[in-house]
Parts: sequence; structure tokens; C-alpha cells
Amino acid sequence: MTRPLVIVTRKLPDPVETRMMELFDAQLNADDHVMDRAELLQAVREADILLPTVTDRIDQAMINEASPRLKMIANFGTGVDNIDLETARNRGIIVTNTPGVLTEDTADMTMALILAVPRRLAEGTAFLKREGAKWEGWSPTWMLGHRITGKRLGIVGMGRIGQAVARRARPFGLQIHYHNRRPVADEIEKDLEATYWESLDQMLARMDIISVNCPHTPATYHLLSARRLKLLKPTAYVVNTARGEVIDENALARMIEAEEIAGAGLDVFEHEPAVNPKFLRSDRVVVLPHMGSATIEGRIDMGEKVIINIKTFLDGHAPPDRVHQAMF
Ligand code: 8YV
Repeated sequence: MTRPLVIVTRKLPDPVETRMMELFDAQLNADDHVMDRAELLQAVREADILLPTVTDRIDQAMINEASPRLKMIANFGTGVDNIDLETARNRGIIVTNTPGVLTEDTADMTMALILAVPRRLAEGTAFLKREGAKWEGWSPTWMLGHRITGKRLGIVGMGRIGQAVARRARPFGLQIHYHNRRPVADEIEKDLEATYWESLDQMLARMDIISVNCPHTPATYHLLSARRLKLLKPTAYVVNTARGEVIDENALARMIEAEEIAGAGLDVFEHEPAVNPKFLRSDRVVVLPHMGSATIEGRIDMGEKVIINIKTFLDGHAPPDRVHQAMF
């Protein structure tokens, strides 16, 4: 039997690529360039299985160009907002993702941003590293930030990552509040001493810190709209390790510039890899280039999950992480 052609759009960690080459006819991307549309189109016309990442837009027009050979899109990543799921389903193409294995890493990064913004970590580091900076020594009134203990953390999206953030935030003395489509199970709520807010608007108006941990879907696009951002206290700040599209980024940037909000910790942006210059200019914003799951362990685990999904599918079984449960 000929081995299935698996086209991998980006360079993956070596152990993952080695295993893929053992199992499949894997077409790898050795120099890790971002594939342009023409290259992606060629991939969907040739591959049995496409293995994309967040940087590849697999939209309706692209899926409609796929050859009938394309049976599976095995996404390297949990968020599947880069893929037109509806069109894939209509064409009978299975889509899988990699949930679970990047929960702890992403929650760690979220916690790091929660701590970094009020304690002015970016500003302090920038000060010492600035060419010709002269530190005159310690001062009781210099570089003062704000205390974290006792503050209210409002988590938008209480799935795996939201809960992992809450578990980390409790020992720092943060009070946990959350908004979700539905409340989480009673035992989880009790364990986290978490307060559910059915109304996102009401929660936003009362929080000190907002952490965005929901996926980007048509329903969550600009969930934090200009109107909702205005509900925040001027002393509040926003952390986002989910997707830039969940926040109206222009509105947030304007509020940062006008000092209508205390700051932001952003790992993701609405138009990646572009970063709004207002964020770069502000010393009250900590910015990271989409690094939430960027640990070698995490990326190998993600690769392992992708391999299990593909292998299970090729063996004629339902892949564990299929996005449309009903499809198999
Ligand atoms: C990944 C992510 O790095 O899994 C996700 O949804 O946002 C990131 O952690 C990226 O998506 C890889 O495709």
C-alpha cells in the first residue's frame, strides 16, 4: 500500500518530523517559510492529509480547490479559527486539533502576563537595558506598580485554559470571577472559589484584571468590543493569550494611548504578525509574539497528538481530537 502524502506546512520539532517520516510520506518545510496562498493551494490539491498551523488560512475558497484526495486537516494547534470548518465538513474532510497538551504552558504564560503588567516588569527591564541608562540606585518612590493580592480576576472563557489560569491565580490571592456560556460544574466552581457572571458586561465593570481565554469563533469575534472595553475600570488591565480577534484591538489601543485603561499583557494580536504600534509605544503594555504554547515539551506533545490523530484515522478509527464529533 502506498503511504499517504502528509503535507506539513511549517517546521516542527525534530522528533516529531522524524516520526512522521517513519510513518507517512511526509512533505516537510525545512526552512520554515510561511507558505503563500499559491503554495497552500498546491498542497490541498496534492495532499491526502494537510497539517497546517495558525499561520495558514484554510478558507472556503481554498478548501473548494482541494482534490477529493484530501481527507483530513490535522491542525497543529488547538484553535481552529484558521480553518473554515463548515466547508470542510460539507466536503467530508475530517478536521482535528491538539487540545489539552498546551493548557499548562499557556496558563503559565497568562499568569506571567497577569503578574508582569502591574509590577512593571517590561518597563524595569527596558530601563536597565536602555543604551546609556544610569541607575542612580534604589528609591522608595520610584518604579511603583500595584499589588496583585486581593484583586479581582475576571476570566472570559472557563474552559481548560481558563480553569488552569484560575488554579494558578488563587495562591496569588486573586479572587476568581468568570464569564462563560454556561457555569462550570459545581465542584470545579467550589474548588476554585469562583463566581459565575452570566452578564459579561456586569463582570467587566467590576474587575481589576481581565484574562481572555475563550476560542475565537464567529460568536466571540470582538467580544470585547469598544463598548464593552469602556465598561472597564480605568485602573483595570487586560491580558490576552487566546486570539487577538476576540478584542477590538483598535479600540483597546486607543484606550491605552488615552490612558483610559491601566495596561495590557498581549501574547496575540488581531492581525498577526502585525502589532499595533500604539502597543509598542506604551510602557504599560507587555507584548509577546504569540508564545503561549512555545515550550519544546509542549510542541513535541502537540506533534505527538497530531500523529495519533492521523494514525488513528488511517487505521479506520475516529481520531480522538476531531472537531466535528458527529462526522465519523
Ligand atoms: C499554537 C495556539 O502555537 O494552539 C493554539 O491554538 O494558539 C498556539 O498555542 C498555534 O496555534 C500553532 O498552530
